[in-house]
Amino acid sequence: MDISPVVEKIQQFTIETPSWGYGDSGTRFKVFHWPGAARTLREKLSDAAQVNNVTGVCPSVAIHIPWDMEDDWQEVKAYAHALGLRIGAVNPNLFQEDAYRFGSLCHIDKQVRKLGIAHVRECIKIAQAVDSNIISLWLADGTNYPGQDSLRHRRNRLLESLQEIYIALPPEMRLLIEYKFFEPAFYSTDLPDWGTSLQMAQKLGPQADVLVDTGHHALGTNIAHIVAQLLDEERLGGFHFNDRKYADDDLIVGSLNPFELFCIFNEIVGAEAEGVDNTGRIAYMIDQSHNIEPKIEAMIQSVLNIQLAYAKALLVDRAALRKAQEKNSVLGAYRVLQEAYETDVRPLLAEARVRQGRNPDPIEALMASGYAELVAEQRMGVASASGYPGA
Ligand code: RM4
Ligand code: MN
Ligand code: MN
Repeated sequence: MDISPVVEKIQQFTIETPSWGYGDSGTRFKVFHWPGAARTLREKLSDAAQVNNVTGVCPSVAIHIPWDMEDDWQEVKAYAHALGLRIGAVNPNLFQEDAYRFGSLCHIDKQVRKLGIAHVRECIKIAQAVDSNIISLWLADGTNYPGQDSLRHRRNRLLESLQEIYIALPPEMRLLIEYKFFEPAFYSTDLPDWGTSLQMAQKLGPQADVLVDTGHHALGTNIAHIVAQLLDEERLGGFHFNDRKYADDDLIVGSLNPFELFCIFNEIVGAEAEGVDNTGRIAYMIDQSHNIEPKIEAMIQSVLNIQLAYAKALLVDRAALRKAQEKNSVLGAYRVLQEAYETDVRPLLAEARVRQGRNPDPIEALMASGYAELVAEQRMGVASASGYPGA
């Protein structure tokens, strides 16, 4: 088999890492400080540059406002460029102001809704300043008790607020609408599922798409099927990759359900092979936090696990799969997938790196660089305010 086309695909496939994955984070019980954890946006970018250096596929970094707020965005842009990076998705924060106790874009008080809309519009300006074309929106809005608010009215307010945001988007910018079935609200969440996000996107217009965070579904939900449906509607905006066992655990991608990740990529690669346009504009982003593990190493591990799933999906024999499906060969079709999934693609991924002059083993490359020890020594102070709640 000629591996060059697959190697090229792997080299071109880029994954965005999140600024907040490089800082300290924890649960609501405790934040354990990691020696050398990034404290500022510059430190986060510097760490992200290490990930990009050893993997070669992580040239952009998502930011969260105000966690990463800066005065001079031109300077930030220049700093990122000097590191071989660019700023990716801008994530507004509509959950950490006191005003948002009862919600933001869905709040019953118009003044609070205005505050939220103004914040997202400010993020649009920041995105423009750093040449980013993605606003990635996640809402903490919801209710805790039946009767707390009118669920239909909240839905109307949500659409109205989103419309005010949508009209502020410059033509090349996209609004990705994330959903999550619960938390921090426990009775109802205003954007709980892909169907709600899709409806909002469809009502808004072509610049709005759905963002799938792999940790945001009820247990047992078939995410690959959701991905297939969004692709079919041409509304799959991107991913927040992470893995979980129970809820929004934000664990290393593919650490628990690598087969699920493969099934997701199988849908995308299959759609691409059939010429589905949407596949060309999917933002592949990691959204995770590392509470007890080394942060840069964890990020690289996640990138590697994504590459494993993607490479295996590239190996699926599409013609054989189609044939088996046409014959209703239930197990024959399954075995086509199994054949690809069971292939050891690690040598192929190593080859993709070697051909770019990189160490075939990115984890080993990180260890050899001594970077983690260096920053552990340099960054003695602990960040006073980190991103994650509890931090
Ligand atoms: C949410 C969601 C968002 C992330 C916040 C911090 O659960 O995944 O994408 O920005 O957490
Ligand atoms: Mn997310
Ligand atoms: Mn989440």
